[in-house]
Amino acid sequence: MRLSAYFLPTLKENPTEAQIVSHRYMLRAGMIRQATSGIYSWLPMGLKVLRKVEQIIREEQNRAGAQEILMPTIQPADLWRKSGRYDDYGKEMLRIEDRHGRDMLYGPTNEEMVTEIFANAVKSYKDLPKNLYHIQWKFRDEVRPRFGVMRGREFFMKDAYSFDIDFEASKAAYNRMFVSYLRTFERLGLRAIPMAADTGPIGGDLSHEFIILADTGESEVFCHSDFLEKASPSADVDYSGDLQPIVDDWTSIYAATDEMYVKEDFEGSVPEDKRMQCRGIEVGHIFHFGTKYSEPMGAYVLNSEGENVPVFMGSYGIGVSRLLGAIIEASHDENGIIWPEAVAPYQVGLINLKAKDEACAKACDDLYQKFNAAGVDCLYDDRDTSAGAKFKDMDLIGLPWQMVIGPRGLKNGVVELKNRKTGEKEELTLEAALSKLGL
Ligand code: 5CA
Repeated sequence: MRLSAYFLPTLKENPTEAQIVSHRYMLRAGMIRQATSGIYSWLPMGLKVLRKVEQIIREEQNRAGAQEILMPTIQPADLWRKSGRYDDYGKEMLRIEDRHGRDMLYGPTNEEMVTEIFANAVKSYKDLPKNLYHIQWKFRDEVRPRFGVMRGREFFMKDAYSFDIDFEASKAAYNRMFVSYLRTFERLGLRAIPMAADTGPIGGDLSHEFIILADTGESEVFCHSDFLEKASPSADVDYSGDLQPIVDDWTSIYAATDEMYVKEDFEGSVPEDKRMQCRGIEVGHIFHFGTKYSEPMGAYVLNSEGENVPVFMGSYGIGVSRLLGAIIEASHDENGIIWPEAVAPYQVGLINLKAKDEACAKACDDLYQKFNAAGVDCLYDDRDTSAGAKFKDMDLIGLPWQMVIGPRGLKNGVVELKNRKTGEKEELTLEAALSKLGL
């Protein structure tokens, strides 16, 4: 993409309404714009990262055996009357009346709808297990929307729902999601810690929140520092095998949010020099709730003895849009964002220091074509502006690599390659620089 043609409205000044760094940088780097409180438009670069995050989540859900569907954002209230949550959900639910006077709502989550779909289609234990997920916008009329996409009113969520014949099978489904979450967050360049959690309005008896440690997080958390070094399950993890040992390994050391924190357990099980009391961002939340929805919604199947039994269920959420904020909170410096390679909007920023110089423009245009031909996503700053402004914008945007081409370097047959994360700059021949970028 040529920057001269790109819709990238960067801001020089910090927007006053943004209290935390991720919100400031998302606005300044031209990723999002607020439509109204807690509701955002996604501009090209923001959307590009959102799609990359979404795709990694999708790949890991598929790998773990979940199947993608897409349910609507608008749901009939009657569905929620069946489960009893229409009244329970309170003011967080955005309620709408259609032209026929029927009560509708903008879905804050989809347990009811997916259970209804399942109940109408599956009648036998032979069709189990099933795990259906979608990645869809949700609406919760939060009392205090804040921190940009971190606590929005409209936000993008991945929600998966598992259906099993009994508790044991359902626990195995829970474990598959648990392991896939460890892999997902690892791929996103994050260390997420599974913590025993409260189940809130979703309900159930077993629940973990996946939390990224960050000073700006909304939750207070207590955990063992060994979590920071633990190796995540590898890509070849066998989802058809017994995952309990992995789950046990990740839940045997102490980690709890403040709602579940017990001082004696924390201090009794974690040596003093390994105790971490800090703040965290909840990026995922998984729940096992047995028959809480299947019974009222009529999701029954015949078991192997010919008895009609309610299915055991779990639900598994990831805050897709929140993750962009969380990644930036975890990876930035005073100049801007530092994108992990896996989600970077572009792999390399090509900076032409002198757009009016013919030799420079020619060298950069050639390089840009080379990148495009090789499938390397490149953002090409071909604008006729000052070098200083170009460097500032490129640092703010936070692409992993910057390749700088100027008239002096060209004469000497070298380009400058900067690693955004380490700040390291090297003067290299073009060939050496390209080979460093894997070309
Ligand atoms: N039905 C269940 C699991 S599918 C559910 O809704 N869980 S949840 O309420 O915990 O939400 C799942 C994830 O969505 C959270 O872990 C969080 O990362 C994200 N999330 C929740 N509320 C918001 C919000 N207001 N803004 C941005 N992300 C949010």
